[in-house]
Amino acid sequence: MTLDRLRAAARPTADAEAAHHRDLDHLAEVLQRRGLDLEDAVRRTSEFEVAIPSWALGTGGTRFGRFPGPGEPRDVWEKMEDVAAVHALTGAAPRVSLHVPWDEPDDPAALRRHAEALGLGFDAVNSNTFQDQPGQRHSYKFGSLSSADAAVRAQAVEHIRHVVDVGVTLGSKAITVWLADGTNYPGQASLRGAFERVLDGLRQVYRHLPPDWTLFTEHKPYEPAFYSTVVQDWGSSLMLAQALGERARCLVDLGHHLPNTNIELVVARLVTAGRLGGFHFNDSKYGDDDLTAGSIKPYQLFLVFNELVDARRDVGPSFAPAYMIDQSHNLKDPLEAMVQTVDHLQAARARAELVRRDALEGYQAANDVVYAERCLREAFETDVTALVAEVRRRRGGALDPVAAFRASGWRAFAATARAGAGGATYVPPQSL
Ligand code: PSV
Ligand code: MN
Repeated sequence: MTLDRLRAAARPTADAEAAHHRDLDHLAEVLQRRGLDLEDAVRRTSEFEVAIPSWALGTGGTRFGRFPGPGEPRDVWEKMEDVAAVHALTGAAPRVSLHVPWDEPDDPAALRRHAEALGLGFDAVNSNTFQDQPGQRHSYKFGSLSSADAAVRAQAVEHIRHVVDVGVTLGSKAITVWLADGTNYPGQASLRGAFERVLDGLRQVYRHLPPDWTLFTEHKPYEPAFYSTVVQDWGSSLMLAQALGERARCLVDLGHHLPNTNIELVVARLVTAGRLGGFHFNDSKYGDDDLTAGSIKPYQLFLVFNELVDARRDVGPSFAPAYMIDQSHNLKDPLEAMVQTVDHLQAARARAELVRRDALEGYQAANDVVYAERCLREAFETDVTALVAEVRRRRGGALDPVAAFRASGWRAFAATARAGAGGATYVPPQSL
């Protein structure tokens, strides 16, 4: 597959470029009136990059059905091409977050070379001890690292260590461990015992990490376990990180919170603890819905980025969480959805860069509730379309990456080039 057709579609017409510059000049003037510098905001927004999950490039599915479209990638090699496509259009997606075993390559070194030739690298790798794989000796039906059976626990540790080894060959520097472990009924397992067994297993994984690696634990309150989940909230995740050591961090998946949880507060707490490791961006109405980030609760996404930008300012350049997308699209073209998601994330970051932080601190010191809130809303309500387009333009991306994707005819081209496409990767845990 050629990326040239995308690059060609990304090049703006003279009229589009002229309109863009007029919009940009207008925004510069609006920002100047607020004492903000457009160029600063462009530069800081450009720092944002996000990894694309290998499992999100094919149509997902629910436990009721799956409706794949033509031209989806048939294997992990073609998935790299699709990530390269997202990066070509957005200039902000240069890494892949690989799932093992869903997208485990036969030859990780060859996959790394393939990715590098496409201008890509690898972010955190993801283990899977929530499904049984063909030929697997012991079942995870009653848990993995928390299992009452030592042989199951040992198998899970061995798998996660294997994922680290795969990641080392790929050039990753982190592993994300999400566990489905938990119970459906009171009494099914010892609540304390299960947690201690998970900690013990993660200690064995942690000892296996290369010195420059980080371990992310990802919490989730429920599903597939409905009575108790072992790593159910950020507090449990933090306990694990603190018990494991400096290179263990907490990963916040935006879909892994009970309704009405103040996620930006969770972010703030983990920043204070020095343990915010990474993100899985998505959006949700009910739970782990895997929807496009910012599609349902854009203000929440902005408030999360507001904390991140604030933390970056206070902590300095060492504050560098791993940003990843974790979505599974059933209705949208998966590639188009990824491009749209990166755009939403860049916009949220840009808005957060426009918060007049000194003014906000002043309003907070004076207990001026209305003006403090207005200060945030002023940034949130700013039309940052031109700003984000400019960030992309300077990185060789498209002014409007979704429109460029459509104009490129990529999907129709892929449908021919990838005859017999399957692309199945994501099996929702509930369907097991
Ligand atoms: C679990 O719901 C999760 O969010 C974890 O991040 C997994 O790695 C991902 O989905 C794919 O199952
Ligand atoms: Mn996740």
